[in-house]
Amino acid sequence: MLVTIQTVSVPDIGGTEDAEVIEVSVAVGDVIEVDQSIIALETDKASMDIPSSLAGKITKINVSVGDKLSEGDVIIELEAEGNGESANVEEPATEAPVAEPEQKESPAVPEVATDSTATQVIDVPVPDGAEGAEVIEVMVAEGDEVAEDDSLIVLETDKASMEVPAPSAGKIVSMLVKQGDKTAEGGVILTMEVLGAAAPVEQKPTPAERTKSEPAKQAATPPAPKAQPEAAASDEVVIRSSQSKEVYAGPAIRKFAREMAVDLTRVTGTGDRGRITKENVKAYVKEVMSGQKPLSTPAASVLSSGAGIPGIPPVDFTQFGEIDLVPMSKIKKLTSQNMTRNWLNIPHVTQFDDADITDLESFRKGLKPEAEKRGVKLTPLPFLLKACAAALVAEPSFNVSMHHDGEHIVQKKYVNIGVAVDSPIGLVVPVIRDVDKKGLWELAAEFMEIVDKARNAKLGPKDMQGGCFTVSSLGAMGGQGFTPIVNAPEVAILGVSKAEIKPKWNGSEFEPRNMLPLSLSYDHRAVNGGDAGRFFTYLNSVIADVRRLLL
Ligand code: CAO
Repeated sequence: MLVTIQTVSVPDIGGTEDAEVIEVSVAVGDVIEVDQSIIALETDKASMDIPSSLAGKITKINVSVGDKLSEGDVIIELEAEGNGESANVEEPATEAPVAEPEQKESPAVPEVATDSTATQVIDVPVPDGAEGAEVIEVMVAEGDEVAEDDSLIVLETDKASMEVPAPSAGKIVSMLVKQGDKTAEGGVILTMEVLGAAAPVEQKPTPAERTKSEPAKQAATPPAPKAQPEAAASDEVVIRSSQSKEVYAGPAIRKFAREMAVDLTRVTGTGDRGRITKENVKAYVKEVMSGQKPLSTPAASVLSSGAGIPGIPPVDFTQFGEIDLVPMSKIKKLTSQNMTRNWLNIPHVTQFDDADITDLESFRKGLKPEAEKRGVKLTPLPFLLKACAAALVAEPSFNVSMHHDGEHIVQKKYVNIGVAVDSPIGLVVPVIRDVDKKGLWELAAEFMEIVDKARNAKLGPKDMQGGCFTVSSLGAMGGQGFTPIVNAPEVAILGVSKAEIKPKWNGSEFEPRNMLPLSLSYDHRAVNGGDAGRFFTYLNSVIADVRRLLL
């Protein structure tokens, strides 16, 4: 079998000239399959993946992002396997579904007046192949004057979104579709009054028209290529779904945003299903220019919008009174991003219980003289860490992380526990390693050391990595309970509130007991309620009787 160098060129993209390369999806040396996407092209009306017509190893890439390409331009060269009789055979990239020129009959549109002042009402039909698409945006209204190529509506299928442009300048007479409608074969989108005859229609046949020899209709057809519905394009190009990108916006909006240097991930879409409209981009620019919105940082974008949720509108607080604008520390900004990310990504469940620490506290107090001698401060926290480690060993279903492939759970065989520390620079979570293997004194000393490091901003990134579980204690500060946010990729966190003496029924009478309010939040994707119940019960039993740690 000979290996020949062949080329893949831009296929028929509906006659569009100068489509911009917005993505190169392959690299020299890649071995690609037939139909594998190699680049993405974008016009002002559509973006589309260009698949390779050949399989083989890429030896050269002739284009880069930003280049403007037309049909026939060479995209890549590759060593293609086959019976190649000669090297450097240039192959047409893809079979364009355009019929032979002979088949291209001019639609026999009846002669119409050429008087440039005469007007005529024409139909703008559903583009070929777009039958069954949903109307997701209507950009014009009856009475609107439009220029040729102005977008009229946006259609969307499950694979692509496409804008239908005006076939010529004119005035919208009647809108025959509304947002949410499904288009029908042979359907009409709107009627419009145009100057002169429908002559431009014949001068600009669509690719779809060129494949068919349909009887002439007295109807305008959107000029090529605008957006090729995937049905018509399946042999040559697959139109990129706008949802496959991070933002939900059509090609024209993306182009407009690029011209305005706007990062669309920072714009909140108010269109159907959060789609970004031109008005949204303009409003964003206005807000930035007027200082209402700071030029967004990633942190700000997380704050203003997440998971397609409408952002919180900016407020000019000065209208209510005097304010100071205090810059956030780096840690605070990171915490804000992480909390938002964890809150939005993790389905949280929080369970509450009171642990009886009466005996633990008398044991701890009894150890105080020895603690002083050792130079350590023995608060309830090292005991809680030890109890959590024992619970993680006894109930390993809590010592896991979700694997990023979404198909596995990572079961950990080590027990590292993070402790939330309220430091002057913000909330930090240093991690104590192998808590299950350490004695109480060792833990107390290490805990003091990391808290000291945290409060003096001396923690390095490594000190805060590798946790399996977190303990967040507001016990010294007060409060009866709170719902802590899971610290991903961990799947659970224990919130500790202020212990109080409470009456507890011992079977024959109420007894004053020192009760510690605990709240256990967990990621319900990884942990189910039964596991949580067992974990919590075990944890409380160990806290209530620390002798159980010896078992
Ligand atoms: N109930 C009652 N008293 C408590 C208690 C509790 N749950 N926890 C601690 N105390 C007592 C301690 O025993 C100590 O008293 P003594 O000196 O008489 O023994 C006193 O409160 C002060 O404790 P401490 O604050 O020095 O130490 P700690 O081990 O309890 O906590 C630390 C250390 C670093 C966890 C804590 O200072 C801290 O920063 N917590 C903030 C956590 C946070 O911000 N979490 C985020 C919340 S949202 O997830």
